This record gives sequence, C-alpha cells and structure tokens, in this order.
Amino acid sequence: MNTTDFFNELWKQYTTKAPSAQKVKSLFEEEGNTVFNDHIAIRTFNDPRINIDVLSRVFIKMGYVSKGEYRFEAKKLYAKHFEHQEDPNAPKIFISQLLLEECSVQLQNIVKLLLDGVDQEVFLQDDLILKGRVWKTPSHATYTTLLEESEYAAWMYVNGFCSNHFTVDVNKLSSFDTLEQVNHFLKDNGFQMNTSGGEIKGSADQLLEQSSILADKIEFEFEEGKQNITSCYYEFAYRYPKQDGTLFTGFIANSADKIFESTDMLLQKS
Ligand code: OOG
Ligand code: NI
Repeated sequence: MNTTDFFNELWKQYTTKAPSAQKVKSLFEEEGNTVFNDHIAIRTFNDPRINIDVLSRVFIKMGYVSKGEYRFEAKKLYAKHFEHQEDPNAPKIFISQLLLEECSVQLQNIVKLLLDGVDQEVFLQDDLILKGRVWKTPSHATYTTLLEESEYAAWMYVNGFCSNHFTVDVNKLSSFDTLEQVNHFLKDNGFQMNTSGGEIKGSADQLLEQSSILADKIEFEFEEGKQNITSCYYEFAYRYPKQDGTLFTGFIANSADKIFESTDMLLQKS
C-alpha cells in the first residue's frame, strides 16, 4: 500500500468513528478552504509486541524519522513524534504509549492476557494501525476497572489501533486567520470544545497553539450489551515561525497533556 492510500484508508476508518470530523471538514470546504492535515496520533501500550518501536516501523519504511520525545508523568505516558524526511507536506505522526510497569499489577495483567489472546502474527503486520481492536470483545466490567485507573487504558481497550485524531492545519485555511476564529466557528456550528487547560492550549511564545473538539460518542457492543464510549476527535493547530523563519514542527508536552483529555467521557456535557 502506498503512502497516499494508507492515509486515505486511515481517514476513512477515522471518520466512521468520528463523523464530526467529516462534518467539520465539509463546513470548512463550504467556506472555500482546502483542508490540510498537520498530524495524526496513535495510542498503544508499551508491551514489546505493540510498542512505539513496532507501530512506527511502517512510517519509517515510508520515509519518516523520529524527531522528538515527550513524557507525561501523571498519565504515565511516553510519546514520540515523527516527520517525513523529504516531504514537508506529509502529516507528522505522534505516537504515545502507556508505561505498563508504572501501572497497577491488575492493569498489567489485563493487558497481558488481552494481547496473549491474539494471533501474534497480527502484531507483525504493516497495516496493524488500520486494524482497530484486534483482541476479543471487551467486557464492560473490565472497561470500568481500567477507567478508574487510566482513561487512556480504557479508551485503548475498546478502540484499539487507529488514528485517534487528525489535525486541521489552521495556517493553511484561507477563510480564517487565527485559531480563535476557528474555535468561534466550531462553537457557532454546535461543536463542543475541549476546555481542559483552556480552549486554546499553548501560545505564540511556544510557537504552537492547539484546540480540539470533544471525541464523538458511539454505541459499543460489550460482552454484556450496548453502552456508549468515546471514540475519536478532531484537532486544530496553528504554528508560528522559528528564528530561522521556518514553522515550528514539534509538540508541546503541557498542551498535549490536555489534548489527550479530548476522549475523556467526564468532559462531555450531555
Ligand atoms: C494525543 C494527544 C496529544 C498533540 O497534538 O499534542 C496531541 C492523543 O490524544 O493520543 O495530539
Ligand atoms: Ni494532536
């Protein structure tokens, strides 16, 4: 599969889980914009079978290189971002992993058993991140147990491998000059913003401003029956130039920490 097909397929799967993203993109297009994607993000556990090193392989093959690393103490997460070596228009890739050894033994056992139950060949495939949840049907009881300890773990348990968000490159929108204007437009159209840490995370000083709408809620078939879960969300990023005049391409840990919460059910109003 070539790079374009890969990202198209990823977008297709993402928008089935996050129909709001498709709606927002269409609204921007109706205003005369062409929408470019700044980055995508993938979540995983740091089990050696599916850790960042494993999930990034497919991108390395496409010509991506590792550029930055980030640590989220409270959430027990570690992340890396990747950029394409030649193509500055290729979306950046942000991959995070839950540090299992810092979690409870109970959580570690849940994840280990889950992964042990999967045909191990699946983890070696290049299109793993297009496969969604590759383990057995989740139980709502286990979901609740995970949720008490880590929203990230619970989200991963039901959603599996995918792009949990795409990101509108606000610099390239023709009908908006600022992220504030974008947020205003989103709220006018009835979308709920992630307000954790403020509607806009980051600043011109930090060379990156970000906002996101809350993840869509979808009905999910657990072992015990149907329940709502959060799926994927849409992000908006505005980048500022560095001293050398080129745009900053990294991420800001403090902002990312709050962006993660876009999938937190507790932030949802209704
Ligand atoms: C990633 C959150 C961080 C950013 O742009 O800082 C992020 C996630 O929700 O998995 O995307
Ligand atoms: Ni992001």
